Amino acid sequence: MRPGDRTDPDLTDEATYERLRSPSRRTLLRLSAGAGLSAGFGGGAFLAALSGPPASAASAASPASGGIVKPLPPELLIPHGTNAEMRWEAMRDQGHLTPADRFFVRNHTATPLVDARTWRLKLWGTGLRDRPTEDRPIELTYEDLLGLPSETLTASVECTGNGRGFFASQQGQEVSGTPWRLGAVGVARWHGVRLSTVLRRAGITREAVDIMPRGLDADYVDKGENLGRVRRPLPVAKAMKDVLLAYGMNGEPLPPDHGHPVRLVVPSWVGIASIKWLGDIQVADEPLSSPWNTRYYRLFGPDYPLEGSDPLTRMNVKSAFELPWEATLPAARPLALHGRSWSGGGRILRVEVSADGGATWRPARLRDRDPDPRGWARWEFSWHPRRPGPYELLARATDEAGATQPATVPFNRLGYLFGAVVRHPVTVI
Ligand SMILES: Nc1nc2c(c(=O)[nH]1)N[C@H]1C(S)=C(S)[C@@H](COP(=O)(O)O)O[C@H]1N2
Ligand SMILES: [Mo]
Repeated sequence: MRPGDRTDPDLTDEATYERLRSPSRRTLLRLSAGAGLSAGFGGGAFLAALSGPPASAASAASPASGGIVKPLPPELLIPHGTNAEMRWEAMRDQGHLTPADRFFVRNHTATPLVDARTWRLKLWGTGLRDRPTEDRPIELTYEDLLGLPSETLTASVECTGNGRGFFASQQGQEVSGTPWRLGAVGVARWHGVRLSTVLRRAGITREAVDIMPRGLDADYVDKGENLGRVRRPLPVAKAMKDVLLAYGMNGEPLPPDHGHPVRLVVPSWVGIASIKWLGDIQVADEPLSSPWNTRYYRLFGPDYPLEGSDPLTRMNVKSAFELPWEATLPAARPLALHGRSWSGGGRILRVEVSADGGATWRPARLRDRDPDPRGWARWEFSWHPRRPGPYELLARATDEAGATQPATVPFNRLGYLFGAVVRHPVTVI
């Protein structure tokens, strides 16, 4: 079957069946013969990704010129080198979800253009029953994935360094990394297949302890040192719990910048866990490591051991106003301030707002009756500034685990997990 012929989603057709059971190819569906191939939510809606123009005949993944594929309109996004941050005022009047056009992008190098028709997910390692090797892995096509039972999950993806810029501006501390404000977070509906489904069908054993998903983007070079492709170990317990192999975002095929054709979505965890442009997954019966769980994504500094804290897992509690940074607001009438709060620790229970620098706090009204524990809680606060002048607006949330945003956070050199209350400057005129 040639790539261009891939228009029929029916995996039970004869040619596909022959291809799948061919002894020269180890495929996942061979392992699941007889299982009902429900098209589910997947199927048709996402097959569009198979009929687009071929990205590149020469290679499976070539980098997009300029790094990010989607337009970066200045009213929605702020560029930071290879990355782009969402402007928080772009969430005003939006529903629960962050539209893809304004979803932040965090790229270590550049968005690769991966052709879904030639893409394969490769699974290998000592934690799988037949111990397939990296050069003879179990393979899964995009179409195979669309044929597996599909699921939809609403979850945030947030960069571990979200809020990093406030270490300098609020605490006078110099840290390294992209100086994000609060826009390195977004919430989407992700469509795909549970990672546990695929790992089970691939024959994951009881001895498996870690998996290592790896992206198809270019090698990451840090100060002249080539660290290889972006990859980070994930404990099997988390991998089997609630992780999604996502091929869709907000009802559309995953856009190039967000991992097309397939990414991981690891709910509640640091954004780096949600590997984009997924190419292969090693499954191991021993602990794995990569620079992304040893030299990055740990807390380093005087308060931490030399090798850093344990590798970071869950994200912390944060809040943001849906206002421009340094907004100008009219005086002499009550204003409805809107914002959102979220936490990797679970549901947001309470949000308080202060307009006097933190001297007094009043509760904000939560707008979502049943806020999604993996998304965010929208809130509203009525404020009637009587006098023109500069103000700082503060919001502080508490999650169901009891975690609340403090006034300051301890320093760490790489500026991760800035969870303190952010002082949002506005001018009332
Ligand atoms: N392959 C690959 N996966 C990746 C990255 C990357 O550079 N390459 N960046 C990670 C980081 S640090 C974050 S915060 C999220 C960002 O996802 P987004 O760009 O879809 O918002 O993707 C993660 N997955
Ligand atoms: Mo990140």
